[in-house]
Amino acid sequence: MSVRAFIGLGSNLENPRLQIENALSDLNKIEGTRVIKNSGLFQSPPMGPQDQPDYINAVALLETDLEAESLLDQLQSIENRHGRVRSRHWGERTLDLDILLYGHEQICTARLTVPHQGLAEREFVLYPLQKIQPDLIVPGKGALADLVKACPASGIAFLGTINDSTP
Ligand code: A4P
Ligand code: MG
Repeated sequence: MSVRAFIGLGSNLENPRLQIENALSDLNKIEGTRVIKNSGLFQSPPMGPQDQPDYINAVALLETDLEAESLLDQLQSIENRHGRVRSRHWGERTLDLDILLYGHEQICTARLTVPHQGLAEREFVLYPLQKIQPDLIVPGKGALADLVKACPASGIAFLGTINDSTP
């Protein structure tokens, strides 16, 4: 049975806009998976070390036949193909792909925490999610609309829709 999953995309190195656009089409090529919607592109100042470029973020809604951990394997392999190097905590990166939500599940294993840790406090996650599904309920955290209200936008900017053939 397929599951709807929300994926957070982030990049602040090596043409971030293109990294995100290419990653969306990579997501659509994962076995048993298709991208149903995306949020368009957002720009925000870095959370964490300030001596790094602004980020480009987006959220994608997928429909997938994969189990959550198999989906994570696929996301990590896409990150690696985008030249992801893990340096410092919350540091710069060519591509970060996080499972924000996986159906209505709450998962807590050695490899996975879903809903993604920090989701409820991060403007670069909440605002893109709102573009896709404003009436979303986040398991264990409540209505997205309330989370957005409690997280006033400070520095996030909507850059526009993604102008290609990706859904
Ligand atoms: N992991 C656990 N749960 C998940 C999940 N739901 N989705 C584990 C994906 N991975 C999950 O991830 C480390 C480990 O988390 C994985 O091996 C997986 O088993 P990682 O991608 O190697 O490291 P990371 O992304 O640096 O982890 P971290 O510290 O959680 O970073 P964040 O929280 O993703 O933050 N500022 C702006 N404006 N925009 C951003 O997108 N991103 C970050 C990174 C910092 N500042 C930012 C942004
Ligand atoms: Mg990550």
